Amino acid sequence: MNETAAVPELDIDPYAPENLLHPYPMHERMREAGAVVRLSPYPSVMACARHEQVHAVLNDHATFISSAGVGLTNFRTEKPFRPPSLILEADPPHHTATRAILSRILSPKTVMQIRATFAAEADALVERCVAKGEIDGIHDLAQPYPLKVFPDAVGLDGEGRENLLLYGDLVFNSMGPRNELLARSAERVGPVTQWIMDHCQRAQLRPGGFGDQIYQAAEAGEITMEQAPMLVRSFLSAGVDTTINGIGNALYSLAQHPGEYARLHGDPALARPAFEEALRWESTAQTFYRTAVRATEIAGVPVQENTKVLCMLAAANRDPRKWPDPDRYDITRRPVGHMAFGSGIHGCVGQAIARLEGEVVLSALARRVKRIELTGEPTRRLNNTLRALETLPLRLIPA
Ligand code: OVM
Repeated sequence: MNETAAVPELDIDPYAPENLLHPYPMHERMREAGAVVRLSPYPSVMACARHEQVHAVLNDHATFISSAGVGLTNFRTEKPFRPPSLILEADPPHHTATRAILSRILSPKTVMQIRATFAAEADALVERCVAKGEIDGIHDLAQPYPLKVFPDAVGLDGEGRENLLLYGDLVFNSMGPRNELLARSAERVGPVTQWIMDHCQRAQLRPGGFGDQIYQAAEAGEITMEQAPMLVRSFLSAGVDTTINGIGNALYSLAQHPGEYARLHGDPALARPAFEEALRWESTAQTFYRTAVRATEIAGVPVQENTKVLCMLAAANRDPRKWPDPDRYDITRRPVGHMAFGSGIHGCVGQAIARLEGEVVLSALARRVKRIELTGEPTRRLNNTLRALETLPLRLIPA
């Protein structure tokens, strides 16, 4: 093939229920078809599923911009479903100040300060799960844990937190097409959007919490007072549904691999690499888009100005060009370079907190539970962007 050869076109809809349920055969077809492919249901999109090209696109933020939206919708020609995020859906120079603020609030130093609290909550919740014996891994563990620790750290009070689940589901569905999934989650959300915006106000946020720290940055002149609630909105959009599913997917990964769980139980210090490998193996955020701001190329394939480029993070995370035996869940792999948190200047700003949450939950489990057994078929919650479980029936056998 030369550089002007036609781009392979596949009759694949990444948002069709069968592909959301079982994405891996689709990922392989996309990776093997070419470095860049087209998908016939979305004729204007170009898609990358190999690690090298996904990494290249995400690390050229000057060419592949985020301000036109990081979903299928092109904000230059279509109306965003909500006012754009000041960090996710922004480019430098606008992105720079907001990123610096969130990066400071969610820094390694913060992780050191919150670690003991986050670990104690994980120990207590795992203890309650062990007492139950038979649990739903999602409703009894993966969901209540982030829903407790993260909004506590942001500084929200206890009431109405389930609203964060409905809102997160909508935000991540909104990055796909206007399909049934989006319509149904928009229906369910109703007054929740107003609840979210109300809870971005300073009066709702405990002094000293992550939310209040954004207002402090506004007082210091780093952003305007009008921008502050919008940046708190990013915490409430991206901070809960992501970690719930990261933890849920890690529990499911371990439940499917009793040998790997046994290694984790034998050495609880493997909690962190076991979580990291679960992020690679079952990436929570499956996809993000960028938009070509000018005519360019990817792997020699011409890309026209204003093209939406679909980056298949989850496919890149199982690319055999990058990972030996990519479909194997191996908790000692240490998967440096996985893109479950994205890559480049937009790489997940909360990843240190996400890793802390995953680590302390798996560590509590490793210390307290000898074996975890699936007691039935898990069910999925389909979402246009997230790989999510609805239920995960488990039996915990205490150590
Ligand atoms: C935001 C936001 C929303 C969803 C995801 C995300 C993965 C950020 O509102 O800034 O990052």
